[in-house]
Amino acid sequence: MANVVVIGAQWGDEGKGKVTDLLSKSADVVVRYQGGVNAGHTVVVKDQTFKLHLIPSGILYPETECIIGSGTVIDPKTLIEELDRLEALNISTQNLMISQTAHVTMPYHRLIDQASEERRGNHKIGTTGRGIGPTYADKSERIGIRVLDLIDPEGLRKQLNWTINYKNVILEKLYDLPPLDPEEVIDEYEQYAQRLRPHVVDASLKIYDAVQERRNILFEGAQGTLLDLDHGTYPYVTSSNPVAGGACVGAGVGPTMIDRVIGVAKAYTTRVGEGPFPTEMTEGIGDVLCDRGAEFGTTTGRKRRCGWFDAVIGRYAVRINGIDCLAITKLDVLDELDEIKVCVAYEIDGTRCDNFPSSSRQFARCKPIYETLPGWQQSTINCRTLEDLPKQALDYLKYLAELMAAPIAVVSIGASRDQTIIVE
Ligand code: 2SA
Ligand code: MG
Repeated sequence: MANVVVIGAQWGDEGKGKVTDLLSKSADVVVRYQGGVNAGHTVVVKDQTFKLHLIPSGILYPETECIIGSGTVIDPKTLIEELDRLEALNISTQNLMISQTAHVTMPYHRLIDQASEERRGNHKIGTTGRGIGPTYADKSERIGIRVLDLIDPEGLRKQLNWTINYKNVILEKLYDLPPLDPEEVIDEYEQYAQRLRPHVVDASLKIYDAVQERRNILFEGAQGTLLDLDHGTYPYVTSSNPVAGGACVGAGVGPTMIDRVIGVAKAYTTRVGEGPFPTEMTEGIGDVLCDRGAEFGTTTGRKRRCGWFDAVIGRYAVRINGIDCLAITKLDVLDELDEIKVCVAYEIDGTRCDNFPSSSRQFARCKPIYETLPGWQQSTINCRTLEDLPKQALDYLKYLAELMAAPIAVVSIGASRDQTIIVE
């Protein structure tokens, strides 16, 4: 399997959780390299559904080592809840490692995230309200608290006293919110530190050692290409780099250590949060996709916006991530439709545009140019090879691969592990 990065080729929720779970079987180490508890991965094993936010999906395999890398942001409270839930199900969390240089989400980050969204009114981003943006902002401002600070009681006290006093000015003066009591927060976080301390490691060194030992490493992206801070639909993005290149920075490995990039895309498109979405269908088939696909946020429960597959976005994702092959998920959601549209290009003010525009304002003016394909109107959930698929479904997949100029390696037709077609 070698060292593989799995990324989302759309706006997140492409089904990366299922694909990484399948690949984790042959991985020795699974690494999360960005994002925080904004992420939500659902993995179904037999009749049990696991919803994971920070812990890599690899935790479900007892031998696999799981690393939460330096580029992530860690909300210790939620992480501990996640650990507790797994342990209650008799899943060992002993193999979980946390980078000492990851940044820690503090109570003021959540408060500021939610208050600033409210303040933005019509210009809100539609964040998950989990404090992600403010945690990364502090990292850039160089006033963040890192895991190594969290587990150093002396240091934590000093640093938090200063930071909370500083943040209290912002909470009170800018947002009219009550100040936080530094002692209360310090006490709370000291408890978290005690619980997490045994898991803290020098993550990039662990990963480097694994590379030297030729162990298989899986880098698990959270969110998706269009939510990337640099390459997504800014400002309607998250504050990290979900693209494949983010794996190098966020895990602390050089690009020469990565062998393959797998892009995961849903057979249609969804987006949660604000921002332009050319192929969105706010009613009719959009609702059908939402119902059949159970399109609700894993973290916030928000209804996801749904639309047709957008191959302009797909091509862009192939370019930005250097995708070697694709996993197409939720094909079965399209099973009942009599015809299926695919956006092949955009039209902006009468001009055809084949490439993804960098400006969000221009993107908001894009009208999709569609090709219509016949549906298959039969169930695909029991198909296990490409030959099992109805001809129209196979043609649809071939068309997507051709439009994106990337081969399809995996097709998913349901949530469980066996509802998968591996293309030989
Ligand atoms: P944030 O909270 O600062 O990262 O929000 C910024 C934008 O990033 C979007 N975002 C996501 N989009 C899809 N899925 C995500 N994870 C959860 C899920 C989301 C949920 O698996 O469903 O439960 O609502 C995720 N995380 C962040 C977010 O919607 C903003 O557009
Ligand atoms: Mg998700």
